[in-house]
Amino acid sequence: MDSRGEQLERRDPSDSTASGSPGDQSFLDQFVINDTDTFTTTDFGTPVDDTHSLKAGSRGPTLLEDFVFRTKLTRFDHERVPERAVHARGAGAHGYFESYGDWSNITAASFLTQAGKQTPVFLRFSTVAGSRGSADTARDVHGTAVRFYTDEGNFDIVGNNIPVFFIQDAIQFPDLIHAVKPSPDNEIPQAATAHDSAYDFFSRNPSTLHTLMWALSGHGIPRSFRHLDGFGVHTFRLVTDSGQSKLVKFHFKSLQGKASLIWPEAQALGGQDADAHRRDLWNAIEAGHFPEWEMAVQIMNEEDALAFGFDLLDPTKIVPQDIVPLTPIGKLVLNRNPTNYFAETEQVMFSIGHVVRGIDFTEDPLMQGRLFSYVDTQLNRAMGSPNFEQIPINRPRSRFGVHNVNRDGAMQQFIPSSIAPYMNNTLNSGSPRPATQNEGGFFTAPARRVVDGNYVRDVSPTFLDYWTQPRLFWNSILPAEQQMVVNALRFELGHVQTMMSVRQAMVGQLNRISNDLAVRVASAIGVDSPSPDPQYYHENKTIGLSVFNETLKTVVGLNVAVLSTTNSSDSLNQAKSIAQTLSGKGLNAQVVAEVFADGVDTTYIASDAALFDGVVVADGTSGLFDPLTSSMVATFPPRRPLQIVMDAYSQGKAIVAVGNGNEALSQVGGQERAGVRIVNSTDSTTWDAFEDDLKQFKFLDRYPMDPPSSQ
Ligand code: HDE
Repeated sequence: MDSRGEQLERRDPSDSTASGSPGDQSFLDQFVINDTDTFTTTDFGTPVDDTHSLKAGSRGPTLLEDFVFRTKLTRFDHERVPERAVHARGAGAHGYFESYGDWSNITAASFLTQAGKQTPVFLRFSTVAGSRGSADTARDVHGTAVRFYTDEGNFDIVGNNIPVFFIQDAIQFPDLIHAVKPSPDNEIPQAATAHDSAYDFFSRNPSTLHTLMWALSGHGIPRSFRHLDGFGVHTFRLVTDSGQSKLVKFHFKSLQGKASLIWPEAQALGGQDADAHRRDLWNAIEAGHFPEWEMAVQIMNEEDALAFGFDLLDPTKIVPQDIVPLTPIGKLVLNRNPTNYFAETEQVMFSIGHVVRGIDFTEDPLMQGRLFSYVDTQLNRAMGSPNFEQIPINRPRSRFGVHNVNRDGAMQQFIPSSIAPYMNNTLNSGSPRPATQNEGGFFTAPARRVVDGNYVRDVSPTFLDYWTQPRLFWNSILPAEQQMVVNALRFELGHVQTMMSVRQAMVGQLNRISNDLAVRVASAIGVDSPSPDPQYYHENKTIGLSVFNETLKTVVGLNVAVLSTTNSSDSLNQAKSIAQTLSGKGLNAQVVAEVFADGVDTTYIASDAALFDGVVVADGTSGLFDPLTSSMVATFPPRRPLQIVMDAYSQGKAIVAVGNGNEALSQVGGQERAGVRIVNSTDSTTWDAFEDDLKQFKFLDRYPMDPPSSQ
């Protein structure tokens, strides 16, 4: 039997012997519906014809009696649930986490107590501000929400790809989101902070500056979900069985390496393929190129909460890795795409409150507030039903099952058999009973204590330094990355209309980070350049903050265009063989030509440099780049092939020009230089070198810099 009826028979979540037992990667399979070779039925199981409505005569009106029509339309009318208030746009995938070792010296968490132990995970990536249909390439903080279906319950790390956050107190979250979301009058702009209210908020609330610096650099426009790191952001606690606790920061380091787009490329890609990131993730997994992240922790002592010159409870601060290095604890692999976007990616409901034994919270006021907000928002998204944890993607796979006195509510999926849903009872032998720590129960770290104090509605004095770490970030990135931040601010503030109270005020804040930054931005947005404010300045740097100074660890899954022409069979044959060689390296190599023909993967009209990480120009293509001879019909607009080479060049991509493919380069004013190879013939060394160039990913010597006088 393959139907919803069968699923009802497997309803007890505590039944770990049923197929889909805890830890089983295929747990969700028991809920999958296969429609192959079936009749259409109503939701209540009656076979029907739902392709024609019931009418009074074939030219007559539809009848109210038609329950088939009414229920089909009713179901359609109710298909949508509210999108997430933030992080609405996203994509997810299944996988597993494997612990590198027995970490019981730092945590009692069961998924970390054995080398090689695997735990199923679901990871959802997202942008924050845009609505569900917005483009993947919007400049934004990116969500990295990871669920571990551990054998002692679900543990979620609902984190971001930027290790700090805009605000320090959850009570400000509605203000932040109202400021960055589209304007209330005309709902403009979509998925962008380039507007007055965002910078009004940022300039009035300098706690935002650190996260803003990250978001305006490459971290805000990653190459793909596979090429970003994840962070837990808050300081968490790990606690051992014997009650010893440590403060930790969680990190997920991309084992593909980090890579980011540059802004014109992100803008073009948003138009060419609004789904670029979800497509990349989906395709990589379908191709068997399973993306991986190394999970690591920075471990700090309880008594060192204030030892680093800032407060570990302040979520606007990083712990520099040269002060507390990363300890790798395991590997996370994504190896399975969802079967159904809505049922899995849309209905997964993460919560910072999903914790397991061995993990504990801290007093970070942002974290404390999130503990309320996530459950509350899920109630809204589940249309008021408190039973959202029973949805397959949310259902825990704990060895303890789910047993408590929570009852009823809309859409209850289970049939509780106890007639004593209260504690203490004798009618159900005292069950379910409170779990003690010795029996595997969750416990709060014994070292946690309340710091004596009066009730206050204020901010801790230890949270008040907003400029030291943004400057640390500025000092630690490459000059080209600084230029990207400058350009981003010129773009964003250029869209801000309010001169004094927003543009000038923002420059005032930037000046506390760096006078160089402030002056370069001010000069482009028509406001006064401030004088240096040296009391804020320091020359410290740290590691791990730059995107572009790292090379990729693998080129697998990157996209390469091999530009060719159907006018020359030699050129096309060469392009095909190059694409084959590159595919052997795990690259997604596409032969581009004017029209589809044998071996042509895509056409010029459907192509753009932004869709590719590297470009090869095949021999025999010279006529293609001549606007007079190239066919308007096949390459609209007629200069598109040349435009692809020009954009690839200016976007710092790896390029190989073979034979007279070189003509394209000279027409765009390009030349042989780092990442641009001109060759007469190719062999394996050509493609090994191209692979190295792709690992370099961006050649920033091609990124236009401000003239030295203004730096
Ligand atoms: Fe969230 N956040 N958040 N957030 N957040 C939501 O929960 C909230 C914050 C993050 O892929 C919402 O299910 C408050 C920090 C991610 O499904 C909501 C505050 C960090 C996701 C919510 C924060 C995050 C969310 C909207 C300030 C990084 C997407 C829908 C205290 C550490 C999860 C939902 C997914 C989603 C509230 C701040 C990450 C409204 C009140 C800091 C990755 O509950």
